[in-house]
Formats: sequence, C-alpha cells, structure tokens
Amino acid sequence: MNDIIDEVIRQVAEAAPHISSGLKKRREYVGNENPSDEKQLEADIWANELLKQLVTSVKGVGEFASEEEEQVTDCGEGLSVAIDPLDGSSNIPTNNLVGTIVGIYDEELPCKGKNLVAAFYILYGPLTTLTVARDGEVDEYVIEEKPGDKIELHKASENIRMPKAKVYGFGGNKNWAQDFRDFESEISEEYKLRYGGAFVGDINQTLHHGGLFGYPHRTDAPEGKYRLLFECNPIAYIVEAAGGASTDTEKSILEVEADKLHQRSPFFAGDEKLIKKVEKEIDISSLDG
Ligand code: FDP
Repeated sequence: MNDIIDEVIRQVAEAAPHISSGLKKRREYVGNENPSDEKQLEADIWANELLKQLVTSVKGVGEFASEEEEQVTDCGEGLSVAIDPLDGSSNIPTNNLVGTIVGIYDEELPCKGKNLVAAFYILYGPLTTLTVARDGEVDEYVIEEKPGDKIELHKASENIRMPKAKVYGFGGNKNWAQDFRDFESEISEEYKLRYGGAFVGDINQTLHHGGLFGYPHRTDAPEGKYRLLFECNPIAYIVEAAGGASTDTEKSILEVEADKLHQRSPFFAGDEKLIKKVEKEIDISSLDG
C-alpha cells in the first residue's frame, strides 16, 4: 500500500509546477457548472483532466473521484483517490492562493474519513508546497522544479505539530446563524483574523500559527459549503495528524457518515480546546424549521 501512496503523491507533486504555470492562461469562466452547481474556470477542467490521467494510471488505484465529476471512475482493484483539483479556484482571477487536495481511502467511495490512509495538499503560493499526512505524521516540502519536467522535494517542516492558538478564520459570513455570530464575536476578541478564501491557504496558516479555521452551516446552506470527501476529510485528517482536532459541530469530521459523493458538511479544524468550544456552543439544529 505504501508504494501506491508514494506513487500518487509523486504523480501529483510532479504535476504541481506545470499546474501552477498553466493557471495564467486559464483564468476565464467557461459557462459550465460542477456537480455542486459552482461555476467552472477553464483551469478547473484542465487541472481535473490532467490529474485524473495521472492518478488513474497508478497501478493499485481502484477508484478515482473528483469534485469536478459527477461519478466515481472505476479503474481496477485498489485504493480510492478523491481529489479537489483546484481548491479556491475563485481566487485565480484575482491572483490569490489556490491548492489541490487529495485524499487516499482504503474503502470504496463514498465512505467515512476514518478510511483515509493518507491525505495531502499542494499549495500554489509564493512557493509551491506539498503537505502530507500519513502514519500519524505531517511533513511539508517545498517543490522545486528542475529541467525536463522533474522536481526536487525539499523538506521544509518535519512532523508539524499545531502551535498554541493564535489565528482564526471562518467563511460564509453573510449568512451565519445567530449563535455562530455570537461565537465569532467572542473568538475575535482573543485571536487574530486571517481569511484568504482558499481552504488550503487558510488551513495552512492554521497549521503553522495555531488556531481555528472553519466554514460553518449557513442559514441559506444548512450543510455548509465544503464537500466531505474531497475537502473536509483530507484536511481534517491532516489537522488531526498534526495534533489538532476537527468537528462538524457534533463529532470529528472523520466520523461523519458519507451517503453521497458530493455531500457537504459544516467544517471546523484546529486547536483541540477551540474545537470543544465549537461543539459546546454551536447548535446546528438552530437552523431547523
Ligand atoms: P472556491 O469556491 O473558490 O473553490 O470550497 C471551495 C472554496 O473556494 C474554498 O477553497 C474556500 O475556502 C471557500 O470555497 C470560499 O468560499 P466563500 O467564497 O464563501 O468565502
């Protein structure tokens, strides 16, 4: 199994410099929508096709699923790979952070996050980095492009442990429920706000600075925004492996039952004490009726 995980990571990491440099020519919306009814940029479709081709060619990958595709692609026997090819793609037209999120499950999709055996993300920022969680450890690498489509990985942080909480950020503020507004107001007294509008960028600073990041349920979207299999589970797996915690307001994200491939969930991850505070103070049933 380790060989398969290594190969999936290698394929995606090798594509990362190419994806990063290919974004500038693909910044226009193309008039299509993905299975979550979100507008697609040319870059979303292009990155999905590229990564699909690379990941499905790995021997030992049995299923491939993407936030950009309706159905799971069956490619044989083996592990299941779920990807968000370009997370935060609405940041592309304004030249802000974007990323790629990958979860590797040892179960058929859809399934719980507990079935993840590794997860990683690429962050296309001033540097292109790879952050990987496997075997209970999180490591971060800078990806350096070399001639001939080659890369070198330089370890930047080994066995990341989330530091004492310092920053926070929450998405969806136009439509928060009242109990969440009260919660945010209290949190803002103690912690510094950092919100960039790309899940990978925001979680990356939570990992490095410590704190709490979330995209809660909204009055107009009781399930929140993030997709469980493609976004919530891999990121929760990484944060938990770094000594943090996650919740959908009631239980760890990794314990949320997955009934549908593109299912959404309220999401919080970060400092363990702050996650307990979310679970104590936020009542998702406040949106019922
Ligand atoms: P995007 O729509 O640009 O793809 O779930 C996708 C995501 O970005 C996250 O990366 C980001 O955190 C969030 O949505 C941004 O949502 P808001 O526009 O509501 O802030």
